[in-house]
This record gives sequence, C-alpha cells and structure tokens, in this order.
Amino acid sequence: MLGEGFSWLSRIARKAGSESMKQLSHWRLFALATVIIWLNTYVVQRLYVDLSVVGWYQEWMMFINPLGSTMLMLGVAFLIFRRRHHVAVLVTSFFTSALLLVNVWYFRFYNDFITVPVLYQQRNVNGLGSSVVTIINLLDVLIFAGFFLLLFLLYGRKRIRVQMPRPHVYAIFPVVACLLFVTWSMAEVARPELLSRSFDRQLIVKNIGAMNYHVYDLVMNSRMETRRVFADSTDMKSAQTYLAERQQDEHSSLFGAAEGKNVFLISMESLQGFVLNRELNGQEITPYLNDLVKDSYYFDQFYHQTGQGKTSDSEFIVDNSMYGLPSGAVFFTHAQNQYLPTPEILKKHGYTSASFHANEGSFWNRDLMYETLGYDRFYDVDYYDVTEENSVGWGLRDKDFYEQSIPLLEQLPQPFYAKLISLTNHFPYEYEPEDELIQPAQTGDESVDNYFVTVRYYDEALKHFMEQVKEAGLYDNSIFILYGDHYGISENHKRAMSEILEREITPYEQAQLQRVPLIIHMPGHEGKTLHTVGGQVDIRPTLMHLLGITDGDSLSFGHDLFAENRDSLAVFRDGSFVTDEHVYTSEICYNRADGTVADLAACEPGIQRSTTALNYSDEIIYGDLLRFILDDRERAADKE
Ligand code: GP9
Ligand code: MN
Repeated sequence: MLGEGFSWLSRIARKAGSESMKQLSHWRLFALATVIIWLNTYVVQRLYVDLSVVGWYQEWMMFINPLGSTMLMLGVAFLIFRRRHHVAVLVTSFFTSALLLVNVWYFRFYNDFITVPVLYQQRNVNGLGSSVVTIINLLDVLIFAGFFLLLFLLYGRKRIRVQMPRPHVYAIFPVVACLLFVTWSMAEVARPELLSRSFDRQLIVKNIGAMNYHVYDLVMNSRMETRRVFADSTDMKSAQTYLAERQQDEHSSLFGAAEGKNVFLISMESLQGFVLNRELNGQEITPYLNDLVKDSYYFDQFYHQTGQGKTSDSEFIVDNSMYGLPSGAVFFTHAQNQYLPTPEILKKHGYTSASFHANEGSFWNRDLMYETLGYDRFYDVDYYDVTEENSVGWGLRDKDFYEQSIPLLEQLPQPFYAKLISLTNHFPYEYEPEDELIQPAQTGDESVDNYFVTVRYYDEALKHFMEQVKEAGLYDNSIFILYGDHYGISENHKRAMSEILEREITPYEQAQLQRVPLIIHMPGHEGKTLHTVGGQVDIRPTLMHLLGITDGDSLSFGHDLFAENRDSLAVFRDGSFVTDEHVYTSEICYNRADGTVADLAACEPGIQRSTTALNYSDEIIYGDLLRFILDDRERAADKE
C-alpha cells in the first residue's frame, strides 16, 4: 500500500516539468502536498526530538497524527490563496517546516515545546548569546526537505498551476474533522483525560502530534485570556477555603529565630543537588558548599518546581509561594496582576527589598515584574562594570558579580531582603581556562562535562562572596537562604548522566535529579541536614516564620519546612510529585525509598492533591483573583 504510494509519487516526480504535470488534477495536487508535508512532519517529530516512543500503538499514533493537521492547514491555505493553490501548498509546507524547526531548537534548549505565551518572551532573545549556537545543527536544513521537493515539483522546469474549486475545498473539512476526532479518541484511549488534566507537553505531543498540539495550545490560550474577564470574587473564595484548610497553625521552635535580620536570598544558577558531596576524579566538586552545609540547615530532599519560565519561575515561586504557569513565564504573561509577594509583606515590617542580577533588566521582563512584586531597587547590568575580560558565557563572571555587589549591598538601608542571582553556571557552561579549578568530566557530552567546571567555579565565587560579606560587616546580622533555581542538565543528557551516576536514568532517577540544594545558613546556629521533602513554594513560609512573620500564610501554597506537622509534598510543574513514600512521574508510581515500581493506586491521593494545588494556583493567576481580596484588604486597612 505504502509502496504503491511511493511509486505513484516517483511517477509524479518523473513527470515534473513535463506537459502532463500540467494536467495534474487538483485532487492529486492536494494528495501530493498532503503526503509530503505529513511524512516530513512525521520524520522530524520522530528523528529530531527524543520523545521516547514505546510500542507499536504510540508509533502508529505518531505516524497518523500529522495527517489531520496537515489537511487542515492545506484546506485553510486553499481558502486564503483563492486562485493560487500552488502557492498555498508551498506556504503550508514552509510554515510547517519553520514551525517544526523552531520547536526542534527550543526542544534542544529546554526539552520542551513552544507555547503561545513563550512568544511573549522576545525580550529574552537578545540575552541568549552563545547558547544559541549550540542548538543549531547543519542537518536541520533537512527539516525543509518536503518544501524543497514541492518547490521542485511545482516550479521545476515548467510551472504547474492547478486550481481546486471552492466546493471541493469545503469538502476537505469534514474529512479533517473525522481525522482529528480519530486522533483525539486514540489519545484518550492511550491517556485518559490527557488534554483536560495533563500538564506534560511531551506527553501531549507524543499523543496528538506537534501540529495538533499547537492548535490545542492556541485554543487553551485564548480560553485563558477570557478567564480574567469572567472571574469574580466567588472564584477567590473557593481558593481561599482550599488554602485555609491546609494552613498550619503550629509553629516550629525556630519561629522568629531570625527576627529583624537582613535576608540574603542567593539564587544559584542551574545548581542541582547531585553535585554536593560528590567527587569527580578524586576531587570535591563543591568544596565550599560541602563545608557550608555542615554549618547550616541543609535540605537534601528539596525540589525545584519551575516550568518554562526557568529562573523567573523560581523567583515567582519563591516570592509568592505559588506555582508558575503550565506554559509560558508568569513574569511575562501576568506581570500586571495583583500579588501578595514577599517584598510587599516585608515592606510593612520595615524592610527594603532589592534584586541584584548583572543581566539586561528586561530579561524575563524583570524590570516590570519587580515593580509588581514590590522590589524597591533592581541592580541590573547597568550597575555593574562589565568588560570583555570579566565576562564569560552569559555575561559578568560570578566572582566579579558578587564582588561588585558588595558596595551596593552596603548602601542598602537595613534590614534588607536582597536577592542575588548568579549567572556563570548557565548552559552552555563556558569558562575561562584560569577558572578550570577541576578537570571537566570525560563523558564526551560537552554540556555535562563542562557543567562540573562551572559548578566548581561557582562554588569558589560563593566562598569569596561570603568572605567579603563578613569583611563588610554584614554577616552577623543576616541570614542566608541559598537555593538552586532549576536543573542544569536536561533530560537530553541521560547517557552522560548515567555514566556519572553509574546507574540507568529511569524516570524515577530523572525526577530525583530535580533536587536542588536548599541551604539556610544562620550565623550562630549549628548545622543540621534535614531530609524533609519540600519544594520552592516552601521557601517563603519557611523564611517568614524564621523572621516571625505570618502575614502571607493564608495565601501560601507552601509550608514551613521546619514545622513538625507539615504536609510533605513537592509538586513539579508537569504534575509529577514526590511525597515521603512515593515519587510519581511519567505516569508511573515509584516507591521513593528504592525506586521500585508501586501500584498506581498508591499514588492516586497524591495525584489528586497535586492536581488540585496546581489548578488553584493557575486559577488565581489566570483570573487575577488576588485583586478581589487584596482590594478588600486595602479598603479594610483604609477604614482603620
Ligand atoms: C537570565 C538568567 C538565566 O537573566 O536569569 O535565565 P534562565 O535561562 O536560567 O532562565
Ligand atoms: Mn536559571
């Protein structure tokens, strides 16, 4: 059947340019274009992105999925280019390939697919620098193979002009509807409630195909836009009830232990937990951090919870104790919302808040979002002396960044809440030869190999910073909260990672790799390693309780990590989660202790809890629901 199709194709190819090609009926043109674009899409989906397709059913779905979307796009193009259907074919083919190419690049960088809100992030493009080069491959030109073939067939030696009558074009759509229904039904069979419940884009693309996914994403986003308009205060009431039920009333013995102290919030770029207390070639990768954790509260079962917004998501989560969004960066998409963020709360307690980050102020829309979050000052790249000599990779080297931050910190009115965001340990992990304080790993995967060198460099930079903080007299009266913002080594590097960890990277291991260090260093306190399961949403309540402040408790999705009776749960943005007993990811329930597969039913309560938490957080952001209660609070405060 397929063989026949190909011989038919090759006959057409041979006829290309000949008189008889001119006679190509409009249905043949449509079929030819459909087959070429469909196969092109299938091959790119299969070979250019690693979706770990398992079994014949998934394979078949991957194969059949692009057919409906291809016919839909061609049908629409035939309506738009009314008398130039050969142009419609070429435009559709080019558009499809271009969209695939952008997705392939995005996937290489973020291990994810583009969503509509990501398109708001053009302000980030300027800052990507050297990272871009590493995601482009010469073979990417083959993603346009279908387009070049069609160009040759239609514009070869003779130009082909074929017109499909309007009624025939309309006839395409019922067929498309049937095909899309088949796609959706097959996906429902494979993954029930995939589109209504799943937050995992890879799973969606695997089940419905890249093009259908984009249509789904468009629909979801237009629905999202309307949610703010139609939201009302009753929506917030149910979210409040949910949060109130989970609120803890008991305080830990450390409640108020850091009252009135300065807060250093140190965001450690791409720092994953597995590098701590580990050696490479007989050398410690993070000697300073290893020492620091001995003198600090160190949470070694702590997970990042970021999504497409990466660093900015971690900032949002930490400052609001809410989750980021399932797609896009809330810093971009909802910078005008009302929130109850940490700087706003601390302002009422006499604090000054500042963020330090030697990148463009517009990156991640920080300049606008920081105003919304209530930061008093933002020391962006303009406050730093950045030269070619003191820069590498994404910009100013961390050592220089920290060093130049000291005089700025000294000027800050105390008590302060100072967030410092490092940058050197960022993909693609570039470094200067003199900063090679440890030999790179030898897996042959450049990103993984160099990661250890930039992590080691960061460790040294941090050591210097802490010494300088002491010299500046800022140490004793401060507490230090250090956390990894998100993973540095994505899923695309499983082979190299299995070599490093000396075990297979199963979905369980991959989930465990999402652990990032959380170190709470309080001068005068003895160190303690805590195995409490937690995530970035817990940082705010933990910090606030150390400061003895409870103002944000009723609107926090996280809990004080020191509290005895805390509800142990770390929810990832894709719906995976970790509890004391289980790790749930890729739709598999694992026993957390040993990574063996457990009965799915054991994870069901956790699935409910994590889905509910994510949904309420999303609803609050999409509906801008905090405006209802914050307005009320302000009115109440005005009356007093
Ligand atoms: C950019 C820095 C890195 O300013 O925060 O961003 P990331 O790519 O890690 O989200
Ligand atoms: Mn980051």
